[in-house]
Amino acid sequence: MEKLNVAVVGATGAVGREMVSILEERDFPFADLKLLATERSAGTVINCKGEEYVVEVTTPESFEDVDIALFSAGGTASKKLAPEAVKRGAIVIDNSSAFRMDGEVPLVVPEVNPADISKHNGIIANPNCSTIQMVAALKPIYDQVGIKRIVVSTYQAVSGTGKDAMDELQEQTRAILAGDEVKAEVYPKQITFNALPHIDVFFDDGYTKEELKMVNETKKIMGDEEIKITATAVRIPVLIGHAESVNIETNAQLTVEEAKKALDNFSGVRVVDNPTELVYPVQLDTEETDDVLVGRIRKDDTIENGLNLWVVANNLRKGAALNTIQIAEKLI
Ligand code: NAP
Ligand code: 12T
Repeated sequence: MEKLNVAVVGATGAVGREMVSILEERDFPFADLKLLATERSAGTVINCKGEEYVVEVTTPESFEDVDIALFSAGGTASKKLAPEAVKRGAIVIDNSSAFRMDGEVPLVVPEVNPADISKHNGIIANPNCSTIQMVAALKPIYDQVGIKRIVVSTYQAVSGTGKDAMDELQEQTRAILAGDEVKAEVYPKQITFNALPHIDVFFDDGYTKEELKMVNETKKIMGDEEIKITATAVRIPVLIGHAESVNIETNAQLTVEEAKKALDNFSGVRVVDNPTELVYPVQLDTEETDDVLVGRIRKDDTIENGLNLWVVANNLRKGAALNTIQIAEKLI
């Protein structure tokens, strides 16, 4: 394989650090690796494949000689710097929501719509973490019988917000147990011992941006504007791993056994479903596996062709860094 120069923008963040680990774990064939962030963390030393890399401030010139730029530094940084990287000949794979719904930008989950990668004009978008795990679990069912309608509620980890939110959950927990004053800075309300039906910003119609992302991104990735989707996104006091309760109405009947078989045969998905033996997937399982785990698969008897699923995945890895690097691997 040809060796490429790779840059990671946001290398010191919750997602960026996973990107660096995954480049090493998967022995990604890079020639040079550039780790980029802001002046806040410039000078930080990060190891990858036995070499030490010093984090640099990101500037437009950082992208000279870069072949692939993996962005995970937020939408503002992506909007400003991704075009600078493309101008200098790099292909950008972007983790922010900045370009996901742009008609010129493919939105890709490699197991679901790999062919879209080749339509890029310099930028490829990585979907939202909650969307990625849901479409990975639904694609094998969609391919068998089609899906008419999806009703999803999420149970999302604080790491989706970034490293400051992970610190806040731990610090609030410590403060509560010590009887100290509890401060809420990242989230508008205490997250420890609580659940907030609020992820990203609210719109006038009462939905949040996270919920809208799940609706629009799912249609784009599946290439089906007809699927009806409604979502409720909830933050829970878990550090890593998102779970989702997914109710679907299919176009034709699929038994629970047929659904399990289709899911288990699909790359990147694993059925973990034997409730009588207390076997069902939980967030902590995602520290050990990169698979999207599906359990609690049941028939929904309130409609003709209904199924209920519980879908769990690591939001920092399959939901972000791993999916990005899988796109890069397909690209080369
Ligand atoms: P984080 O832990 O807060 O880290 C943010 C990173 O971005 C840090 O490395 C920070 O550098 C860097 N950064 C911030 N502004 C920058 C700028 N103007 N130029 C260059 N680097 C900049 O956040 P995170 O959880 O890793 O998430 C980062 C972004 O990834 C999010 O904002 C979101 O867009 C995206 N994301 C996507 C998903 C998904 O659903 N696929 C999931 C999580 C995150 P310093 O250390 O110098 O501050
Ligand atoms: N606000 O990539 O807070 O659009 O968990 C992902 C996660 C935005 C995104 C979160 C967010 C995104 C969160």
